[in-house]
Amino acid sequence: MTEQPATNRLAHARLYGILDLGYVAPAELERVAEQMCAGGVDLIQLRAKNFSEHDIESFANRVAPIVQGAGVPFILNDHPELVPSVGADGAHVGQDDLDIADARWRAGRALAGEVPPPIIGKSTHSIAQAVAAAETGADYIGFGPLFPTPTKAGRPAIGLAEIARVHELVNIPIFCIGGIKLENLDAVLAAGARRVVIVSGILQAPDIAAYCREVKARLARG
Ligand code: 3NM
Repeated sequence: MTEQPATNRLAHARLYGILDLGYVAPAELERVAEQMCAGGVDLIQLRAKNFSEHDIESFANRVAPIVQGAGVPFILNDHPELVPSVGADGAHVGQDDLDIADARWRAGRALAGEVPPPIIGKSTHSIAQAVAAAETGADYIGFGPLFPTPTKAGRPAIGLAEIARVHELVNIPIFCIGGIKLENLDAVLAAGARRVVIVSGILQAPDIAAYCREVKARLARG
């Protein structure tokens, strides 16, 4: 297999979905993952705050075959050290978590050379953080929260004003995040976003696959 730089694997990724155990019961993980894949989500993260590492590993082992079987890269929130054992495609770290080099080392060490290099993403909440993440080797960033969101309560919203500027300054994939729903997606796209992460909007939709398809269609037009 030819090795593909991680950023190439993200070149066409527009919709990033998160399997967040704050919204999805453990027993529902497979069903929701299948729905997200059927709806055309381009990248899927497992986010299980307040669960043990053992639980996260077992959730990931259940979900990985579904997500990767659909050809979708599978990312773990935090826990880059679990990437080799569950065979995930990468890990996502926050501002208060490991730095990118450390996450990359943990995610890649066991299988170095045998699989494509891990995708490492970073949450950013300002232009300065976004530029720093790109300079220190992130493969993609989250940029937000654009709007207040119960999924990450207490984090101040940064609004839409800096979206255009961050796209001028940062040339790795930028996924806008935080309070994005179908209802405000057009405004987010008009402000310059090309890629989005949607968590509760997708997970609370009555028909997850249909919701994702509609988001993808709007992203394709945007
Ligand atoms: N990270 P929803 S905002 C997980 O700004 C997360 O870094 C954010 O969920 C950040 O689509 C966020 O339900 C929550 O608002 C996004």
